[in-house]
Amino acid sequence: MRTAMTRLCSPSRPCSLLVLALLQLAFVLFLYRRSLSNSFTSLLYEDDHGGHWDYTKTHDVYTNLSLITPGPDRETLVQCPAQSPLLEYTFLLSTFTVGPLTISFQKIPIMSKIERKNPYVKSGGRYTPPHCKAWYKTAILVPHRNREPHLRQLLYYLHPFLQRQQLQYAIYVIHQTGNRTFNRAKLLNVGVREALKDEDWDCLFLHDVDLIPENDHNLYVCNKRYPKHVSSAMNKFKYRLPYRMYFGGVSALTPDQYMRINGFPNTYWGWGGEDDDISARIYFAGMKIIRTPLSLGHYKMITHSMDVGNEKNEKRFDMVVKVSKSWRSDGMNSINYSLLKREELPLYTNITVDFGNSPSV
Ligand code: UD2
Ligand code: MN
Repeated sequence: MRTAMTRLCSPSRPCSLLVLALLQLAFVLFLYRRSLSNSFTSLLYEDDHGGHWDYTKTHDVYTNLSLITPGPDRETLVQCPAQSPLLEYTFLLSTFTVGPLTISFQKIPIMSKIERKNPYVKSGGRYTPPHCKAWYKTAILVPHRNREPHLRQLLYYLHPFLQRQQLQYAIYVIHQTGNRTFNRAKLLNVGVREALKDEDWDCLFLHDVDLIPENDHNLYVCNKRYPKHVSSAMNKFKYRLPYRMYFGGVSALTPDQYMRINGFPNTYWGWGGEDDDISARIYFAGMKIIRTPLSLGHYKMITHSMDVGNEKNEKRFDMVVKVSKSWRSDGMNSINYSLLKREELPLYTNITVDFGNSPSV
């Protein structure tokens, strides 16, 4: 009896036809499964256009960094590609997207190691792609006091992350000295004012020191129309948004958007409330908040306890309900501070300010 195989494979009908048919069938099945899983995820996340990411498969944040080499004369540079080729890697002649990153806080890297691993970062924590003209110029502003280990983690992860996005960027750390209660929002106002003296930045990233982005397709660029809340999915909140108007963690505004809301409030001393004030002033200034899709806006926060000198601001609820009255007079147009130091360190520009030594008001 002739088997199905021998019926299909004969001298006149070579077996390769059968193999071809089987391959075609496998391909159709593959496409069918993909479309099923895509429609399933779109049911789960109706507004989420961040793509589908598998966070169980992560890659080193330094992937492809060795591909960066010294550049030619800057005059001759052409525009960078629309999508950075450094966000992909090649394995067995196929190209894959990097996406989710391996983040671990077990070891705290020393500064000299971070410098060694980022040889193209220039004094002041500045970087410009050596081989092409960047599409965007982004300033990262980090409010800081007494969090050196967190700062080292941030620098270790953020420098390669930004270089692989082919951005022109600089990292500014705005350091509050003196023993007055911490004031995150006012420090960020200082950072914006000082950073804009250096460069006509396209985008300002207001960035907590303890938040590390987990997906390198979370591009550090602004939305042209609206302020963007970037850390939309943090491990601290089980990768969900804690509430609808939330604006804490990492956000991105163009200088124009920042000035339209009169910057951030200067009057929130201690923990909390300033993020809700900012969120409200965006709406009072006639804009709305847009967000990085949850599937892309993954962040890991380094676990920490409450800092001494940043106790809960007991007045925050009373202050937040008055934003419609306060936002025009409290912000960039009312800020005063004494600038103590401006240093171009190898991995960042340090700006030290003194808000005084008096107790919190
Ligand atoms: C949340 C928000 C944060 C802010 C804060 C309330 C998240 C992830 N972040 O942070 O954006 O709205 O609540 O004020 O939900 N810092 C220092 N030294 C200090 C104190 C604070 O450097 O002594 C800086 C540092 O950059 C830190 C940031 O201020 O990341 C926010 O302070 P936090 O981390 O103590 O507060 P957290 O995590 O509740
Ligand atoms: Mn924190």
